[in-house]
Amino acid sequence: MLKFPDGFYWGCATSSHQVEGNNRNNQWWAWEQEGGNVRDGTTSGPACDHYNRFDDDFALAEELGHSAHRLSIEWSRIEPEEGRWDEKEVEHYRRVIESLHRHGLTPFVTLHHFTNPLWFEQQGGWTSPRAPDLIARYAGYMAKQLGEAVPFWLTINEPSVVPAACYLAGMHPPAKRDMGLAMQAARHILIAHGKMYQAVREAAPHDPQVGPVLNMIYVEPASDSEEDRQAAQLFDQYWNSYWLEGIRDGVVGPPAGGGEEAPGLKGTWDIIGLNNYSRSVIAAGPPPMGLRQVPPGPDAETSTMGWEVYPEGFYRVQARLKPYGKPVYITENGIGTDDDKQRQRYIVRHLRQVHRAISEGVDVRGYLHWSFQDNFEWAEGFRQKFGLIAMEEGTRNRLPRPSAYLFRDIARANAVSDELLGRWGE
Ligand code: GBH
Repeated sequence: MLKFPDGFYWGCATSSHQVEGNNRNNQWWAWEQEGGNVRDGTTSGPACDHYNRFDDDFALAEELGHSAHRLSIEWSRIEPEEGRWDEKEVEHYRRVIESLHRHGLTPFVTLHHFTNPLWFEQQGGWTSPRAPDLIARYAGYMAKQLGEAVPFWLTINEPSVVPAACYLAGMHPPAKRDMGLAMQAARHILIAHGKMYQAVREAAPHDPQVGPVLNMIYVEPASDSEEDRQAAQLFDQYWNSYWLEGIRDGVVGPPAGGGEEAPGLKGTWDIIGLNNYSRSVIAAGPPPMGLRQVPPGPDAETSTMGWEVYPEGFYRVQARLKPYGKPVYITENGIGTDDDKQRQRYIVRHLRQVHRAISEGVDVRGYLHWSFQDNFEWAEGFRQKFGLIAMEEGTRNRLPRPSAYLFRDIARANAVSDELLGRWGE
């Protein structure tokens, strides 16, 4: 049996735009309305109506044995126009956080999860040199408003994904393919993280734990050739080292900088939030990056997103965090699948790797599964099913899947039993 440390947090992760519904004042909503941008033709629309149903959702999470919950605050609700704060919306999130506490769920609150207020996007979004100060002001305001009720603040979700998806792969708005803009965004996002950390620490008198949410990818070269190894190294530098070393040392390193110091950035993490789903196998390839991602082979297990299921990689990224000496919280891990048995197996096999990392000295303190319920999976739309809980069409009733009960049993026992290991653990 795999026993987890006392006080280990169990729960799920979500984000505002994916579950709340009617976030009409951000760049994603606008992009969805253009048509043709979301693969399955859906839009976020009313989403899961979590904006209205949050209390029922948290009651269900409590019933399902959770002790923590990660959500994000929608910046475009709080600051609908530059410099104007909407106190009604602040009040909404105050009630959300109160509800979490009432249901015994420790809040992990993300300040930015992919969505930008329209006014911010119209100024160039992350490519604008004003971006770090603008978002830091919002971060400080929010921390002040919610105060002691929030013990864990997370600054920016997956800083690596934002420049790549928005300015390189053209998969998130504004869907550009421009290396210069991508690197400008990467630079501003790293600096913004540091400023947000400082603003939250200053505004919150109760000493909250603050950190980034890093989407770390376990990177492997496609072969032993010098070209492939160099390409993998470059990919790893962008996805992992740039952020880890940047925050540890307070510098903007390659590929977005030359190692120059960013004042106030050094050491801006009390905790590290870690998101991980899969691995990437990288080979040398065409410009502009000189690399390409090798798709999983015919025998590999994959998800409906096409991502390879690779639990060993999840272990490796946790192990890589050990020298940084910070408490680690798994802030996302999960699978898009139409087969809930595949999800159950995924959970057990990935928890085995969390347990393994802990037993080797990585200070992992919680596991937040992505996601609580099926939701708006960005450019993929609602077609992708990441939830422990399905949503009934029409009524939006919550329908827990068997994986929700499997996760409940694990959370309640604070352990993965031998029986579950035997049934799902390969
Ligand atoms: C997370 O991102 C998100 O935080 C969450 O909102 C989402 O629902 C969940 O995972 C499931 O997808 O960046 O264009 O080069 C997932 C992270 C997305 C990171 C794809 C790597 C590679 C394509 N991954 N991305 S790109």
